[in-house]
Amino acid sequence: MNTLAEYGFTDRIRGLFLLSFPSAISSAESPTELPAIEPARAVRADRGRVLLMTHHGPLHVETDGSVVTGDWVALARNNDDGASPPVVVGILPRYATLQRKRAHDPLSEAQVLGANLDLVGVVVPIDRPLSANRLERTLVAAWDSGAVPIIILTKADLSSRFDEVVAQTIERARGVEVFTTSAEAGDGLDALHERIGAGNTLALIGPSGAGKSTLINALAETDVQDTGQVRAGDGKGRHTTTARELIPLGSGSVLMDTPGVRGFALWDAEDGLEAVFGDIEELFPHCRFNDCAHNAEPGCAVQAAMDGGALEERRWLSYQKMQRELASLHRRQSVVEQRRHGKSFHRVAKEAAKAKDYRNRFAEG
Ligand SMILES: Nc1nc2c(ncn2[C@@H]2O[C@H](COP(=O)(O)OP(=O)(O)OP(=O)(O)O)[C@@H](O)[C@H]2O)c(=O)[nH]1
Ligand SMILES: [Mg+2]
Ligand SMILES: [Zn+2]
Repeated sequence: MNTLAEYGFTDRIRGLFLLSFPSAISSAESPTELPAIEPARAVRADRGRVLLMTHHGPLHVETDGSVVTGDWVALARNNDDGASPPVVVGILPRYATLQRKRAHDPLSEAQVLGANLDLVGVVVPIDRPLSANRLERTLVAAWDSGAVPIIILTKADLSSRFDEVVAQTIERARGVEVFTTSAEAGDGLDALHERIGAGNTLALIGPSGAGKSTLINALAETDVQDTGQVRAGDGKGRHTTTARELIPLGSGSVLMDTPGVRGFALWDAEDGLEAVFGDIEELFPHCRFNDCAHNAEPGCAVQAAMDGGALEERRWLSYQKMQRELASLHRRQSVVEQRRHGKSFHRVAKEAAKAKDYRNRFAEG
């Protein structure tokens, strides 16, 4: 198996490459000459510096920062004289993108955490109380990426309330598959291997100290990723992993380790919201009034579902909070958009005025 195949270069990816960069494929497969353009995958991206895997082994390149971990890129080796460094000349359109809103960003821009993922594993440590809100929020983002989410409970060996937590999680998961693992005892790894299959990319996301890197080491049967002790008091991690990075499993499947994140501010996640809270959204047409605000209106299907015990109030509040968050994101986006538009309009108007002035002077002269 060649190195790029270990990083998920399947027939499907090859096909996608053929569509976007035909010459990358034909030249990469010439046995004699080093290709002019070849496919590569971003294993790790630190702002402008990217570690790529190619058919010819790993390679560091400088980029403009647009390449993210998991990207498939077209690489040009301009080695006429051997002096010019290789450059990324194109990025394959991403078929799945895990993203969140950058924290404290007035421009409201998205931070892309990873690209071309097939599965997103939401990692939940079993030894800490389950936060239903956090799980739902992370599932919304995971669904919205375009990949298939799964939930991975870790540290099964540490919990005496194992069955209870698993049952609670399955209830919250709303159809998302739940896997229980103990990297320590080696439990649940085979089932996870089987679910990952061959040629797929699974990103693990979850809080610091959840056991993401430990699980990756156990699955890959190496100690590639550093792991760190959690704090004695509250079991929180120490942010051991600091970069998003791909780790091959040997089967052509790839794991993406990520630094633990505290919160997941949503980015354009309407589809994800629908996937996780579809049952709530299905209630709306049943309200008596079309413009029901679902507060205290008579004939409100949402209130009725809560009164009847079919809908948990916590879930309704959690849904509303995320809706408000997205609405405020869209308001800010449209302000930024208007400003941009306004600026360019201003510029056009100024240029038009200048041109008119010139014409007038010409006419006078
Ligand atoms: N008992 C037990 N401990 C585990 C298990 N998995 C992880 N741990 C411990 O949990 C701690 C944190 O694990 P990490 O793998 O570093 O956690 P992480 O999610 O990668 O954390 P960050 O990199 O900070 O985001 C380490 O001390 C691990 O040894 C497990 O299955 N059982
Ligand atoms: Mg880690
Ligand atoms: Zn209503």
